[in-house]
Amino acid sequence: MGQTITEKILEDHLVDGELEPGEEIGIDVDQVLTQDTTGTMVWLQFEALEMDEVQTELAAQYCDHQTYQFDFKNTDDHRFLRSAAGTYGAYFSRPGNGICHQVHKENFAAPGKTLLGSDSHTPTPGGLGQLAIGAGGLDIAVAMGGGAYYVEMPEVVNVELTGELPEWATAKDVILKLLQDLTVKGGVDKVLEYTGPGVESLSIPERTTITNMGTELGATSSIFPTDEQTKEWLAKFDREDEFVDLSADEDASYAETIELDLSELEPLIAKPSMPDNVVPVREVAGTEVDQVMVGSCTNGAYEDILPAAKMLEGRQVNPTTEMIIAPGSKQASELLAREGWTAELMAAGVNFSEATCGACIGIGHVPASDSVSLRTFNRNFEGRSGIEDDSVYLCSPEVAAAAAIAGEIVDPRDLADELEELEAPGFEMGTGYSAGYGADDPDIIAPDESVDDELIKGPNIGDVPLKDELGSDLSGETLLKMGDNITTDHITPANAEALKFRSNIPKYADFTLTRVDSTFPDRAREADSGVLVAGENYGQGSSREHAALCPMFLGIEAVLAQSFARIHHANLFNFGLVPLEIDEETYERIEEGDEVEIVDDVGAGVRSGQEEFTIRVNDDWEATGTLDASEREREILAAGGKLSWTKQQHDTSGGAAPADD
Ligand code: MIC
Ligand code: SF4
Repeated sequence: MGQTITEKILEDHLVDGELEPGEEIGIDVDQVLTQDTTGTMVWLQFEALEMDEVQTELAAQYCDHQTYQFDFKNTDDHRFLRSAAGTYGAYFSRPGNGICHQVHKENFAAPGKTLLGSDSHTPTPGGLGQLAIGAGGLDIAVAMGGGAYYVEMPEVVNVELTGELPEWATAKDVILKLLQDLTVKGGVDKVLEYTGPGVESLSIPERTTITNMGTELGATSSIFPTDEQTKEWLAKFDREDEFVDLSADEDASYAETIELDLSELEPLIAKPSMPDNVVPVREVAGTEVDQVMVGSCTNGAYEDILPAAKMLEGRQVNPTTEMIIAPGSKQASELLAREGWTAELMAAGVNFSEATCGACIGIGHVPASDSVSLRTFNRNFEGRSGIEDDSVYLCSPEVAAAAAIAGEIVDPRDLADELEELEAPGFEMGTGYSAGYGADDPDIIAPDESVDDELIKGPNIGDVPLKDELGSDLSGETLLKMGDNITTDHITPANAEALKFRSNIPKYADFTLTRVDSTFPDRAREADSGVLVAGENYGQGSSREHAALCPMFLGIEAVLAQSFARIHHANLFNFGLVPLEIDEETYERIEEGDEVEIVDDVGAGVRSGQEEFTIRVNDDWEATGTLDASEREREILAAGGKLSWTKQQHDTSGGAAPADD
């Protein structure tokens, strides 16, 4: 039987298991990427694993999330990362060079290869035919040491595109439409594979906007076939020799097919505060807008910013609105400047940010209180912009620019009727790119140009905490009961105040779940041990392993949830927290403050493959918690986490590489 693109790439990289949906598979990783706020832990773990050298074909370390360096702690992190990249053999992209996904796409992303990244939007180069997956930092460290990456074999869903985008509809509307239909958990344990005649009408930057934001569906990855567009795009960066012909076989079988006629799309917008809260722009037209931001890893390419620039040429930003461009990479900024668009935008009253994640996670450009911010970003989780009770909308650059001109949300089609000379900017590919990271790029330091050969650790860089082996008893107070779709931003916020402690767990732990309940860290420290209770899709959003590591550090032993987001579920195993699934009735009945005890011998049960555990609440009533875990995950949990487990394997085998495959 024929194969999907996903199956072809996975088969080429398979080292363990079978390509049966729902089964755990181990794959070989060709490339890894990591960034500044997850990367420090990755390298500390790499060091703790006693690794000498990166074993993957390529590893790239980016400094993109907190590049303003408000505090020496961030700067120390960046210096440590440069030293780690140099010491162990990774490319180092300097602070300010751009957001990992955009810079990786420009320089390294290669069709047919696998990429594992410690950032949830790693699937971005799926638009170029690369099978790219986001994971927790410890999984990256192990893969970099030569170990396989283990993941549940996803279901492959066919998103069949027909037609062509009409004027004013964009790639952003494609993914917003899917979010509207499938919701933020609609893609969990799935790969979305795009097929059909509509594909060829989409350029690479448009495809990567779609694959980037597949993460908001909870998808394991998203991927497009390769074609002339891919070839031409690679050629712009002098990398045409990396082209590989990739498409699904005619008789490939998919778990499901979603048909999407591009010609039926219209400008859409995600209302506060969830990316799937999508409506047509016209439904919220007239809402006053205080701030507009164009950029990020979703829409930060030159080709994303250009339409906004064309719309603003010769016009002015409304006096009640502020507009900021946050380019995805220095390449994008440079090209805008070279082509004269920076000057046009500045003349229109637009300000520029460094090419950084920054505002996307509340670092800079924090909206005013009780104000509306329209962003071309991918996430609008409550409070993520840096202020609680924020009102962040997500939309295309065209819709953003229209709002900047009008001072209120407006469908650009209606604005064009009003301002007759406003034409749909359409899509135009940049032509003046400088080639990939080659000799002339001062912002990427190749391993053989490294300026460091030993780790440089400042005083804020701590150790990776370890947990004891899983014992027989597990009990504690329900320290917090949470609702559905709790994000990792709720668990461990990523704002300016907190981010500087990503390498210092005792300090970072003070922020744990404070967005839900400010008393949580103190209560957790006081209690001997405790559990967390949550509804559906617990831990959606970021790949940050800190969302498991910090609760573990504060003594949380288990998380009881109706369902878990994929990366966070893996992170809980990696740090030795027991993730148990509970049904709705149990969720409704259990209260904060309830004493929870797992009646069974937990350690023995986990080791022996037991799936159902009896949960006794307040010594009064009982319920069942289900452990959905592979044999390998059970061993990891029993060992107290993946670092201890990998070390044990290493000690037993006496080998150099992590014995994860
Ligand atoms: C995000 O978009 O939430 C982040 C910040 O990029 C995270 C990574 C992190 O927390 O460092 C992600 O997406 O994984
Ligand atoms: Fe950075 Fe935002 Fe993209 Fe995360 S989603 S990588 S914070 S730009």
